[in-house]
Amino acid sequence: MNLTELGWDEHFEKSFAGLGDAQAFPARVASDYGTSYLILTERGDRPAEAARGGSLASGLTRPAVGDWVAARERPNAPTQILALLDRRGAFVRKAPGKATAPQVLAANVDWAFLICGLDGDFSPRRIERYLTLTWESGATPVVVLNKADLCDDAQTRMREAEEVAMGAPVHVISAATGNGLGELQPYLACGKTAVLLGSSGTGKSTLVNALMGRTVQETQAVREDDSRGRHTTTRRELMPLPSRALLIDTPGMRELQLWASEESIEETFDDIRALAVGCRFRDCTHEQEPGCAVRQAIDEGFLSDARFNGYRKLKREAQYLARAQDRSAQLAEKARWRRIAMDVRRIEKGKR
Ligand SMILES: Nc1nc2c(ncn2[C@@H]2O[C@H](COP(=O)(O)OP(=O)(O)OP(=O)(O)O)[C@@H](O)[C@H]2O)c(=O)[nH]1
Ligand SMILES: [Mg+2]
Ligand SMILES: [Zn+2]
Repeated sequence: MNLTELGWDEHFEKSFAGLGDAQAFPARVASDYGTSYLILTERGDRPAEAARGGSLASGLTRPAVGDWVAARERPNAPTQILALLDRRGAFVRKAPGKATAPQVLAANVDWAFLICGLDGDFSPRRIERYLTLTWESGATPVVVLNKADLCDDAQTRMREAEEVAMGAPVHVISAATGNGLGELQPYLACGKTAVLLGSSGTGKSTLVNALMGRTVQETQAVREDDSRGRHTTTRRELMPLPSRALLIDTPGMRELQLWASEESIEETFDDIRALAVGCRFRDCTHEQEPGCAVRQAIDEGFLSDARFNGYRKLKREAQYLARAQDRSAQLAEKARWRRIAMDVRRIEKGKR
């Protein structure tokens, strides 16, 4: 595969040239095994390891699936990842668990296919959450309603999805029967990267297999009582498609906690943003203020309570995250001053 087929462009070229390392060559991260990676290069696929220590070890700067990196071959040792090339964008969530740490799900993505099942899975609130994640990532969202063959009323669901999609395209497909797959082809052009996101069991891997034209990903039936999936896919993986686009399959997420700014939420809720222009106070929170145009729209039935509550929930999450980040920044600052104070004391002691 040549670099263009892998998604290379001037942006990465510039970042790579900036390193000025004549021994290095560009590579794209296809899988992340924790301590090692699979990378795709012009010379073929390679297992690789990140250079120890330095900035590639953790957090936002650890290479993730979809990342472009600079690598070099070593005699009698795995290929080494030397540096992360500047990202065009990334899907970041709050890592599961208590700590407020970011986790990169995928980088340098053009299209985000937000896959919802037209069985028991369908939820406009979840679509809003994934849309917010996508606006933050720099990718363009495409809502995909799968399992059309199981739904008598796909048209109604499509309208419901369009209401929250705010202009993002909505496609109704069946990965199992192949219906509607043609609608996705325009996105899957040579060198474009698409990621599949959605709950477990929505048919992401089934769609991968359908687009590949052969079985490359394992799939598994959902639970009959509640349509929930069984978390069949366990790692994120980038795969070249026959159309020469790159497709990233991901495991269905149990909890998608955002690592998003309030701006991305405003972008998702463009209708609320437009309404808020009419509020009496510029910093109106749409809770109790007089002259609130958002409240008025709810009272008059133009904006649903459910959608407004979804908006509030995401806003609260973003505000919590901002506070937590401020707090950890404060703690780091305190620790820095404590170290400085200790150094000063040591120096003073030495003088005596
Ligand atoms: N009827 C029907 N079943 C489908 C369709 N797409 C997927 N399925 C079924 O849904 C089940 C789950 O599909 P998977 O592809 O494993 O789902 P997934 O999203 O990859 O799930 P995780 O890997 O757990 O995140 C499988 O039994 C599929 O056969 C569809 O269009 N119609
Ligand atoms: Mg899967
Ligand atoms: Zn208001």
